[in-house]
Amino acid sequence: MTYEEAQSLIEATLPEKRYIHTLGVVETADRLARLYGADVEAARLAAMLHDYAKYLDADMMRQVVVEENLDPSLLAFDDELLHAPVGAILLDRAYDLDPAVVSAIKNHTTGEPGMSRLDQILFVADAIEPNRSYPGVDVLRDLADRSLEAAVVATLRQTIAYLLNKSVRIFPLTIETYNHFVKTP
Ligand code: DGI
Ligand code: FE
Ligand code: FE
Ligand code: FE
Repeated sequence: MTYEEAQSLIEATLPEKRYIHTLGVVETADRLARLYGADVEAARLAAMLHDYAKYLDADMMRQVVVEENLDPSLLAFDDELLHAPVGAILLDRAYDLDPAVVSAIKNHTTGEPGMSRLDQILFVADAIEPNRSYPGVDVLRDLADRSLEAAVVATLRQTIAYLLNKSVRIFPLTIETYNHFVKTP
């Protein structure tokens, strides 16, 4: 799938606000890929596609989890977690995609211990793209220019703190990713 094909698909699939977010993620992932020596074309394609499944019906996504033997514990957590792994598998099924791109889409919400540099770039770009505005986002943006791994940890810290404040359950993979990337003194 070319970037142009992905852009047409996403522009036709997502509401305008989410499409604008997506364009911000593309711009940021492109910049981070250049900065950290990752495949720029793969980063742009993964960013364009990352929220493809964001507005699919939750029951339909749960069905995909079962049919495709995705982690069944996903079914016991917030539906928000489904769009990353389900989007990755649906796109992989329908288009000829680089496995590195599929992996970045799959891991963009929770991260994954030992995730690739491309995965890390999409994970951080999603959190800091120019249309994001939450307390502390500028600190994260500065950090992302200095250390990709430090930005991964800081993004996870901000996500986990946000979830704690909302009193919602935290998916174990999110914690496992944090534990993997946090530097032990
Ligand atoms: O799709 P986006 O809004 O661009 O961003 P995202 O895919 O990174 O996150 C989507 C949502 O998922 C966000 O509201 C936070 C939530 N989330 C991330 N990790 C966890 C989580 N929700 C729960 N319940 N548990 C998690 O571990
Ligand atoms: Fe997302
Ligand atoms: Fe994210
Ligand atoms: Fe996103």
